[in-house]
Amino acid sequence: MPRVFFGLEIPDAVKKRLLALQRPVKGAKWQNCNQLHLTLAFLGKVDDERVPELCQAAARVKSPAFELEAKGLNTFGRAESPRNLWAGVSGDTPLMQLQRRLVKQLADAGFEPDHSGFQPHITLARFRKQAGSVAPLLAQHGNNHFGPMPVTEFVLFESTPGHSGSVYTVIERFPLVE
Ligand code: 3AM
Repeated sequence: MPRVFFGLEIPDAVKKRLLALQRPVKGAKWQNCNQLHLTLAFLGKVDDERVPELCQAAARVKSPAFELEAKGLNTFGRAESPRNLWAGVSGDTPLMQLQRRLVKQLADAGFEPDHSGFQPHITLARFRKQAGSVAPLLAQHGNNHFGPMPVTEFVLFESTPGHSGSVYTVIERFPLVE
């Protein structure tokens, strides 16, 4: 039974700038190049035979292409003891609309995505308990711009456990159309 979620891929130029932020912080598990993504809707485990239905529902989403900018750093949890360090995006009005439309199509097809309090974010590092502080990193780079992110499609990913965290593979791509 695949564990799946919908999200956006990140352009290589943005990934490069985000990866350049990596530095030793106690308890940090930094995300590698292939792990960087922006989650739209997390489904969890879905029966294999329901994946085509899931794809059909996603293909019904009508939303125009748009552009985001990766910008700013933030944490879930306090900067002194973070759970997750992430980069944000600006220009997210069309992204919020895309996410709402996707969740609606999924719900109409009988799926129950976790959509409580959608906060667009690109996870850069996850932290073990009693982690070190990222306050200095936020002070130095917290307002950085990491480059444009043209959004012309969204993606269904499968998440599988790997040696250095989850491995995300693309199941299907969904082009954005009016
Ligand atoms: O890396 P981010 O934060 O974008 O945190 C998980 C990851 O998101 C999130 O889904 C993405 C791929 O695993 N995730 C995992 N379990 C979740 C859950 N039960 C979840 N999101 C919501 N509910």
